[in-house]
Amino acid sequence: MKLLILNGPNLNLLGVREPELYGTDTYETLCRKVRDFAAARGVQVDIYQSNHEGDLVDKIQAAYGNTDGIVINAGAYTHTSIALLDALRAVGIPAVEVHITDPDAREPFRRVSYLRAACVATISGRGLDGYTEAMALLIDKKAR
Ligand code: CA2
Repeated sequence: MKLLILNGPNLNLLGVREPELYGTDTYETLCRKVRDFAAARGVQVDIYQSNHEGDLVDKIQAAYGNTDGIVINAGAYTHTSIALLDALRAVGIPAVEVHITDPDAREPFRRVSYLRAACVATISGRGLDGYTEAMALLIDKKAR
């Protein structure tokens, strides 16, 4: 089984800025946590971060036919990107939307998620654990 872990704009700054919102763990720590969990569950993982919407669309398209699940934290593109919604729908790969914080508890403009409609679940406000919870959900779904 192979999972794609996608992170959108500014998530490379984890642990560097705004620790009160996003915690003190760095992006590297997140990658290690994801890799360790994947190894423990015996799944392959591809981790990718970009600040550019088109790059994220390209990565989703490239997953077609070779990836069993997508964990996506599209950052601010969550609230704006019909292109990412269309890409997720186009490939038809089971996807779980993850947010480190709870966007519903923040500014009103964060309450809309364009991606939710293409995802089997949304996990919010669980910090970095949300990523491994999303991976577990996709692994269990595949086993069913
Ligand atoms: O809570 C989340 O994971 C978000 O997807 C994070 C996005 C935000 O636009 C969404 O509404 C909710 C922002 C990611 C920015 O990440 C940073 C991390 C550290 C320092 C600065 C930004």
